[in-house]
Amino acid sequence: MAPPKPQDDITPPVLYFNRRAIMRGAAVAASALATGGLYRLLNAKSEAVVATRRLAGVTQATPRDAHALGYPVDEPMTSFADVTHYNNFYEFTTDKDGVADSAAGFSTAGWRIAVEGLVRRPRVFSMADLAALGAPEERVYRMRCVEAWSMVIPWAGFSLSKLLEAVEPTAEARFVAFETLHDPARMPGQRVASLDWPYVEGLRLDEAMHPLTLLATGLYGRELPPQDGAPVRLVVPWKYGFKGIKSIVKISLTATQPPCTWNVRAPGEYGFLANVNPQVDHPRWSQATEQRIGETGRRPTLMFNGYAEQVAHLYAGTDLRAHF
Ligand SMILES: Nc1nc2c(c(=O)[nH]1)N[C@H]1C(S)=C(S)[C@@H](COP(=O)(O)O)O[C@H]1N2
Ligand SMILES: [Mo]
Repeated sequence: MAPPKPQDDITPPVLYFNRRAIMRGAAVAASALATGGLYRLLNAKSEAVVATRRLAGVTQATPRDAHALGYPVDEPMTSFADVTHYNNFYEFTTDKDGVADSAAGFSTAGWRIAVEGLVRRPRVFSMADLAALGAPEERVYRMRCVEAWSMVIPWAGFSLSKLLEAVEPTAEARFVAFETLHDPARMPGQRVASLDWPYVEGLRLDEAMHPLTLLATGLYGRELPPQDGAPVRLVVPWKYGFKGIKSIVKISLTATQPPCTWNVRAPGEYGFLANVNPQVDHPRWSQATEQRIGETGRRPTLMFNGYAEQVAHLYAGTDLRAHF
């Protein structure tokens, strides 16, 4: 991944590396005022890009929900415009500002997720089957990219544990492997070797079963837009964003640690655990602070991205410098 852009004393970084998204954000805010509709976007093109349907079963995604949940985030949510126009999704393009346009029109009709491996009940799930596991919950989480930018995003989805319980992992299962769709006809970024395709990721089984670990099918009360990983992606809020694999088609329970795209690509830069840790710098940049998209100035990065109370016990006795 590219290191964060160099800092500049005069121009706050967000103004240069996210200028287009900010301009859209301002226009969306103006439009929302004019129409009274938060999700009514300013022009036909943006409308086409982000006009996903409301997610069935989700009634609202507003800050009031944050406190009704188990994991409140006392920080403003990142705007819908920024969440949907500043993206990492190399299957479409490595240009963060261009993913939304490149992914517009990506069809998820007939999507299937195969859940297999060391399970008693292997099964292929349709999106309707997934929805039948339970109504989506709203979860407002911090999201910290390894590149040192961050957001606060109101996801909708359910704990991955619900899906895993449905397939009944065997006693031998110790890890969970995930795989993104591989279809260069539909994902133009896969026609170039920017990464080894398909994108793969993995968690230890105890991490995968943690209630914070979310299979997200929506954000801001809408179905996931293509650029954010439609129709279903992983969200592991105490880990760097690259663990949050998008557009998942396969989940396998395994006995051994599965390969993970960025870890395989550069093991000295991206670990398997990839826990957010302000004390362990990336070899090419500091992880002590972060640029919250939509804000000027930098915030300190929090241990486990602010989720230490919930997850630190998973790593008791682990040397987090050796296992970064
Ligand atoms: N399949 C796939 N999943 C992916 C990526 C990707 O390129 N391909 N990028 C990752 C990275 S680096 C980040 S920071 C998050 C970004 O999610 P967002 O664009 O919804 O904010 O997605 C992650 N999941
Ligand atoms: Mo990232």
